[in-house]
Amino acid sequence: MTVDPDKLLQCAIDAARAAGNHALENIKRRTEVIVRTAHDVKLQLDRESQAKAVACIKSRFPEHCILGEEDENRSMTRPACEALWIVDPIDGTVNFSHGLPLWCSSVAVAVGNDSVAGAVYAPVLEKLFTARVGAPAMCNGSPIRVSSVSKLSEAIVMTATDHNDDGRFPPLARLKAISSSVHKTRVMGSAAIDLCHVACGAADGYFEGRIYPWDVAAAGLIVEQAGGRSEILRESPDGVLCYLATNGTIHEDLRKALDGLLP
Ligand code: LIP
Repeated sequence: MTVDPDKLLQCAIDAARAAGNHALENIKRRTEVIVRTAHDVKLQLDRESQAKAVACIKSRFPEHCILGEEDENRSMTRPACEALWIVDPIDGTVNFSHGLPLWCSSVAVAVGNDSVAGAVYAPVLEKLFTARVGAPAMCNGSPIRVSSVSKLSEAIVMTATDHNDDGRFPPLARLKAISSSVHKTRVMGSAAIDLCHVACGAADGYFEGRIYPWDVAAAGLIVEQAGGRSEILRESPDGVLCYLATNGTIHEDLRKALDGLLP
């Protein structure tokens, strides 16, 4: 990779800010829906905010490839580019559309299969989480670190009640398995913010059975650079991930608590 990692990180920050600020400035339009499904929603502002992030990336790295949650003809096959930018313009879209504050913009850049820099910007929380390989993760410019909690019984674990239940691995059974092993579970509606909470030690673990690369590409790196561990437990052919991230210390125990309940 020939590009300076600090330049990649700065572009990730600027692209995440461009997307997040566009959504925030237009928050009165948060109910402009393009598609509503039983448990999800696509907003006009998802598309517009992605366009802001993409314009920022293209102006600096026109030769790189971009994978965005809102791409019209999305392909999960990794293109043959020097670098792949992975964009989630609004992570926590349902929260955003209802006026809840937990949503963010996430931008990562990957070389091969690994993120090398990423930014998660939560405008209402006024938090910018950043990381690049070889340097500590930061929140608003100060280094952050995962917690030192070592017992599952003392841990807070962020998760989701994923709705695409294929019948074999019911999400509520997983929720029950996690809840009975840990101090508290939390379902807050933005995977990237959940992971950043693990990175800064406010939570100790995160698990989701069905999550997309754009939800975790930046924040997973932020967890790792904050001293934690992230792991793709399963990857389905359509690119959906079963994903675990922790402070590192509780990782094996949390994985064991999920034994027999993974897709
Ligand atoms: C959402 C997440 C949420 C998760 C959903 C979804 P979106 O992302 O961050 O926490 O449970 O599966 O992926 O669609 O708002 O970008």
